[in-house]
Amino acid sequence: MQQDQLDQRLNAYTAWREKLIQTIQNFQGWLEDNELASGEQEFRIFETIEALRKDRLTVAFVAEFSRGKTELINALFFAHYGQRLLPSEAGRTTMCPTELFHDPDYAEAYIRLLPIETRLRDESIADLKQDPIQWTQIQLNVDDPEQVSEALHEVIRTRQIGLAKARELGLYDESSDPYFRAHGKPPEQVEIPHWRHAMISFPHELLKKGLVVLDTPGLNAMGNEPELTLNMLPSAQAVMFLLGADTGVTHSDMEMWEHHVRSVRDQSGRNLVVVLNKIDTLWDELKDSSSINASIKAQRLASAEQLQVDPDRVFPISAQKGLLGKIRNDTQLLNKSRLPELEKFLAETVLPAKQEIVRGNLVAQIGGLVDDNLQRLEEQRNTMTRQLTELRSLRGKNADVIMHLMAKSREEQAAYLRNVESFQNSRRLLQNQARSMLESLSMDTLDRLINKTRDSMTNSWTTAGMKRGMETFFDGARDAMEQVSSHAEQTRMLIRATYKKFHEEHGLPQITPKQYSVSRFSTELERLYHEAETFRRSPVTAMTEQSHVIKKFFISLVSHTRSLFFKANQDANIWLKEVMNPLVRQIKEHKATMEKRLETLRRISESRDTLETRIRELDAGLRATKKQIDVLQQMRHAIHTPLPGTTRVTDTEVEKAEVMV
Ligand SMILES: Nc1nc2c(ncn2[C@@H]2O[C@H](COP(=O)(O)OP(=O)(O)OP(=O)(O)O)[C@@H](O)[C@H]2O)c(=O)[nH]1
Ligand SMILES: [Mg+2]
Repeated sequence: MQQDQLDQRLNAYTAWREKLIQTIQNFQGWLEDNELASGEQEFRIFETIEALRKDRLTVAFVAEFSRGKTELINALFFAHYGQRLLPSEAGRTTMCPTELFHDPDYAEAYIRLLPIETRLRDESIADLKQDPIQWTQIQLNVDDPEQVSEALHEVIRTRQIGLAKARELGLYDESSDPYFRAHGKPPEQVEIPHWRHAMISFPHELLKKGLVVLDTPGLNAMGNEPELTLNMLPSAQAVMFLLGADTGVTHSDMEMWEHHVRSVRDQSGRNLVVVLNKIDTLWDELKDSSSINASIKAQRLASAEQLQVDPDRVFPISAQKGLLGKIRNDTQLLNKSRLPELEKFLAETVLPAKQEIVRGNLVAQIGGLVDDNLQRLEEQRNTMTRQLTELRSLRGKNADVIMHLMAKSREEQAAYLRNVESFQNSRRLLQNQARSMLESLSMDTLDRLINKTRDSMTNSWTTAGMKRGMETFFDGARDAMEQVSSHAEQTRMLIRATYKKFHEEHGLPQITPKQYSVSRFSTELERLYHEAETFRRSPVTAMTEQSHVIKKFFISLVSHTRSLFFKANQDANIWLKEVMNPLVRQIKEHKATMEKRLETLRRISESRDTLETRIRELDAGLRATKKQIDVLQQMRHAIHTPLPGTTRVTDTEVEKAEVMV
């Protein structure tokens, strides 16, 4: 069955990941054995291994309420429990965003719940996740389905509170309240979700392999928690947007799509799937199957047209019948539900796409290190080969020739040392450049920008205030990125000029220094800008009661930008350290080689026996170096080999990823 296919794919993926971790560890061992690892490199390797270990595949489900999100999650991942694991009912059910995953650091299954009152705090949900005491935890006894099911019912829990309190929490909105429409005044009591966010750790096979499922409540909740749109959905590898075949694309579906979903689509478009659920409502027993299929097809095309997506990306299914088919082992019903087609897409398209990304990052992180070391060994091999040729040519030559060679070498050495000195001067210039570059990305700079933004909003959490604030904020952030970009380019030019000089005057290999590109950070900033604009224009923000939604939005935005700056700063730091290293190392090694050469010539001039000894030494060294090159080439191959069934990362993609180092 298709479920097995997803399972198999995830298994293969996990095995591939494990093998890579092994290869990287071998590489780490190799560096240690050869005493080659610098502190930064060790750190980078450690981070890459951690990232691979913690790698997750997140699939998010978004839709207006009652489109069948929770039902679909149950059908896709939890049918073998023989019942609905997550509560799904008619009407509004899931009340808070719910993440399902497996937490390897915690032996028992649990559900952690964030109280709704935390909405009054200034931290984002991402910040609050770091603070366990804010959460209420219930242990899940996986052997007791009743207890699990009861505990999971917390995600649908609501309660009544007074109007003023509901307004304070930003959870009451007249314009969308049917009571207000009917009576012309708001009710005294308002029903609100009990929890703000739920995290469920569960020992399910797919979850153990790194799958994370994000279930969300309908439109209101999306508007209430800007963090969902700003952070959580964009970081998911796949977003499933559900429609109901019984309702078609309604006004609120459209609003949700426009304001919260459409923009998560990436360039390949592989990460966004539209699910036309509840096709069983079209199974009219008075119609034959071909006319039922025709009406499903018509709905599919109409939905694709309305949402402006490729019809291939619209999957008509019945989550409910799919779940039933699986529970009853009724293959015919399961096939009729068309759920397997969606599973096939997940297994064959979403997962491999994710794997490509992981591999791209890996190639950029570790591939570069392997390549640097390989290049270094190749240089070593070339130097040794040159020296060997020179020494062999000295066999049988008289003392004059050797004296002449020594004099020439001394001259070369003196010229070289003069250049090294001038390099030390430009190094100071480089350090100044680096300082300015990091300064533009520092947390202090960002904090100044945030304060300036707050001032320009004059603390008015209104649409007009927000417009001013966002302009200040994004202008400032873009400016910072531009400054970084130009400092980085100047630094690179300086380094390139130095390489060129050493290459032309002393024959050192010419290396093109790596680029530091801010493009991915700029792209992310532009996305945030786009989200901010959409949010600012959305009907939610037009209401003064929602002013604190604007505040929430601002908090999420700041929190997200902060991590963006942090990452950019970290990357810049690593880049600066690494971009200089090969040159500094080459300069040092060349100096040592020159000294060694002079020393050898001196000894040969004293005793002819030295010549043969030195030739033998060099020969052995050359063989050892060649062996090491082989080992590293094998590692390089392991890192660059894709898992069967995925496309190979092209050179340009690798380059692109390398740019991002
Ligand atoms: N006929 C039919 N009903 C379905 C199907 N999928 C879900 N339903 C029903 O639709 C209702 C809502 O399903 P849920 O899964 O709770 O919907 P949801 O999108 O999670 O809704 P919220 O949690 O409120 O946002 C439930 O009664 C489901 O049994 C389907 O494929 N066919
Ligand atoms: Mg639900």
